[in-house]
Amino acid sequence: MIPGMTPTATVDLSSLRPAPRPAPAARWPVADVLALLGQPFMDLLFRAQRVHREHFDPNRVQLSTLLSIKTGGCPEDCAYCPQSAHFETGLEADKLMALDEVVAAAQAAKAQGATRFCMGAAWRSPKDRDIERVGEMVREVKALGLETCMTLGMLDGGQAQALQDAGLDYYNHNLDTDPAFYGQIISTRTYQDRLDTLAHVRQAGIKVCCGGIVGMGESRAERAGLIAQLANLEPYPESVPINNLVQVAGTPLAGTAPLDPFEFVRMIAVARITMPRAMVRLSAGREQMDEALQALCFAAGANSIFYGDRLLTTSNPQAERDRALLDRLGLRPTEA
Ligand code: SAM
Ligand code: DTB
Ligand code: SF4
Repeated sequence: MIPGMTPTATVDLSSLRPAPRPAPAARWPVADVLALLGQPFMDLLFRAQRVHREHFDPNRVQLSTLLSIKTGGCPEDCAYCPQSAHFETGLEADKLMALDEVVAAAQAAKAQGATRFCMGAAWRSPKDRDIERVGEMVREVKALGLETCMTLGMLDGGQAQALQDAGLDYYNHNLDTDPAFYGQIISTRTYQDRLDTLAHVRQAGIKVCCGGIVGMGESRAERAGLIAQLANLEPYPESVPINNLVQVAGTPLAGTAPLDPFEFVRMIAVARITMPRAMVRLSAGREQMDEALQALCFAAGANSIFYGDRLLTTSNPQAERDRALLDRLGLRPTEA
């Protein structure tokens, strides 16, 4: 025994405890993303191409087909969205599609060459009984040999787990924009609500598909803020859709000044650089882009598209035209 110490004496260890560690610095500070976005265009494209080639075959593109399984009548007020019940867009609301119709659409998508089938519902969040029904859709679509993705609004932990149990591969839930701009676009749910859903999806072991929309009147700094949010998710999403606003008459964002197309290409390039292993999807808005601009997006590191004549409620280039474009560029679709 140490002299002077009684057997019952306790030692104060508090001074030996390590001091609380400061939170790790954001891997991509907004200022660094903004600096990337502002690089000379050719330098930015060159860097993005280099990163792309380190991780992917630059001549391959993954094809995902969308289906709206529950259209319109949504209680949320997302200012870009034709499916919100808050706006008069002339869209008819529909109830959840029948299982056999969904399976038929998935079969058609597979026959056209898609490898992933993404099912979207205009819900704020699904009810538990909806989860049972969409779980069936996941099982049957997967049985066709397709990857499955769903976007159903906010999920709690139990719902995410139920979708994982059904075999869902990806859940799409977008952060949409910079936290500072978000309040101008949506009032019915918070940024934190979105982060919480993403955490539940991650926790359940489902792969995350998360991106945003540009062309909503945001600044370049706000576009940098969106990319920083995505790139600093731990880990960053496996799939990152970059949507260009599709302006729909009746929505508050109809009439917004369109984004400079090169700024859209810059977003793709910066998504590729900051999230090197993610599938970066050239998403909504392709119908309004010419083929040269789409080719620039591929050169900037986009390696996935929505493929099929419709997005959810708006149109997308005809599948045949897309096949011809990929062919002209020597881009081959990824195989299942
Ligand atoms: N209701 C669910 C939700 O919001 O999470 C799922 C469907 S919602 C239509 C999926 C995503 O589509 C939105 O997060 C948004 O990024 C994108 N989107 C919706 N309307 C769009 C538009 N007009 N232009 C571009 N992207 C749009
Ligand atoms: C995503 O980021 N874009 C897709 C998908 N995820 C669900 C949806 C685009 C919707 C465009 C407007 C519409 O067709 O309704
Ligand atoms: Fe509803 Fe989703 Fe459209 Fe928002 S984006 S209004 S949540 S369908």
